[in-house]
Amino acid sequence: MKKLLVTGSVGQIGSELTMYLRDKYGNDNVVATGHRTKPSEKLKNSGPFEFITVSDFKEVEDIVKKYDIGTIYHLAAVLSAVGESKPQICWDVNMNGLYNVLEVAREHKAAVFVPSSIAAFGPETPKDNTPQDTIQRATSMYGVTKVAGELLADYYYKRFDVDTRGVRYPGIISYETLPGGGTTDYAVEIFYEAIKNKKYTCFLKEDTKLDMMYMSDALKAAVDIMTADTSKLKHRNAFNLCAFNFTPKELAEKIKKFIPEFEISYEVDSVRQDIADSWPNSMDDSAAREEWGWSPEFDLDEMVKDMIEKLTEKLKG
Ligand code: AKB
Repeated sequence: MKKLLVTGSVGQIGSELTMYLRDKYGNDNVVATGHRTKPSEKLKNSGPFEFITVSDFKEVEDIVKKYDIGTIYHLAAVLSAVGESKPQICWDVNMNGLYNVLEVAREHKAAVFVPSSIAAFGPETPKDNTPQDTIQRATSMYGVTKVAGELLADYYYKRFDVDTRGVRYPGIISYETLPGGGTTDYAVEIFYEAIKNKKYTCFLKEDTKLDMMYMSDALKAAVDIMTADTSKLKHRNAFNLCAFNFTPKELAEKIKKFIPEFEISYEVDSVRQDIADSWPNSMDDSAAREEWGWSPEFDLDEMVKDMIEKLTEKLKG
């Protein structure tokens, strides 16, 4: 089989996606790449690992040629909060990185998974039950790169027949690797602090509602869309995905059921609050359900229970 490449494999989603793909397709068939940050022993020792800079065309092309790559899961990106403090770097990594990946895919006939995000929407987008096809006037640099990335990926499909497919991820909750520099990061940090210190100071207001998803569903979605029957796909980039949504206050209430002493307080960070306020409360994911059978396994209660169990175990060791 042609091999798979994961960019951004040291990040929150990439680190788990690499192991998920290695379990499914064999360790040697999944090449993990990262940029500077040291990979975990598990990631490094379970299969090929290389350092690359995605905004360098030659480095991307060399890896694709060296390993005869057939599918690229392109996870390397600068997230929303860091994107606001370093907009130029965010553009360079997110746009030039994606452009290079698509160009290499065009030349070497590879398929590409292009993750988008709730950040591809903006303040004028309908907030509730956000339609699949609607207004996308994103106001953060990260969001601008996500809208442009969706369009670019569609362009490569229509113009060059590159098999690009993508989803709009909500905030992803996981216990393996911490997220870095996003607006939804609070929804992971809160679990670490609840277990370790029984208190958490949240940087978003208590009533900020956002879509979220548990990591195992995010991984399944990536593979399901890349293996979906292409004749059934009316959309390609990018499908709304929804599992559950909550506010910080609602999540804290759920955590209190397991850790009754837990207390949440608020110190709002205006940059991240503005970003969150520009995103939808809940997306309509019926296109994903109809076109490739998307259906999340974890609801909010199941996610909270599993997170607390797994993270408590992890933090003991
Ligand atoms: C972020 O908060 O920047 C990301 C996202 C929703 O895309 N987690």
